[in-house]
Amino acid sequence: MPTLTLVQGDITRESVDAIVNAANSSLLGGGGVDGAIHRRGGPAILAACRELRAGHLGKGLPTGRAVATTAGDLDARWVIHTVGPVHSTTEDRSDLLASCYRASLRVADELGARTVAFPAISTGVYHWPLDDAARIAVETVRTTDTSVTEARFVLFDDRAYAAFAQRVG
Ligand code: AR6
Repeated sequence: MPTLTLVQGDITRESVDAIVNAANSSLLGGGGVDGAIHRRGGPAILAACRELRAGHLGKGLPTGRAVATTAGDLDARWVIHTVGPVHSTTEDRSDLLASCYRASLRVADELGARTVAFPAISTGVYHWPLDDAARIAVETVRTTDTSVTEARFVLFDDRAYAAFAQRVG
């Protein structure tokens, strides 16, 4: 089980083996943490994403899955892109959100990444309530069999930090 650590701040400033991106299925960029990662990481990340789209991910990356690229100019070896579910009040999509964390850890294991930074996936544009997202994130990372030694949650603001701090205990 990885050690869980919490940091408040900008995930693009972290030094880790892999930084997880809350992307969308197109893998071609967006706002929020995705925009920040592409801006600071530079064009190599987008070029790698375009190659994936030209290859086996021609239809894009499905929700709940994860794939790695170079981290470009970031202080990391890889960016692991995952696609969180849009929150729904009529359908329980918790499994898909949990799957983002599990799939990212699996990709990290395949790469040999030992330290991985996660944003609060789906809690921005995709509107997942913070407390529930924190519960799912922490429970899933705690119960996933992985060689990752540190899972670092990097929370952008006070509210997100408080929600995760409550779950990590
Ligand atoms: N570092 C850490 N966390 C951040 C940063 C940052 N630099 N910037 C924002 N956050 P979001 P989603 C937090 O919207 O909900 C994109 O357009 C933010 O406060 O980035 O999964 C993609 O292309 C929030 O808590 O991701 C998709 O279209 C969390 O990161 C869509 O948004 C996630 O917010 C994905 O939506």
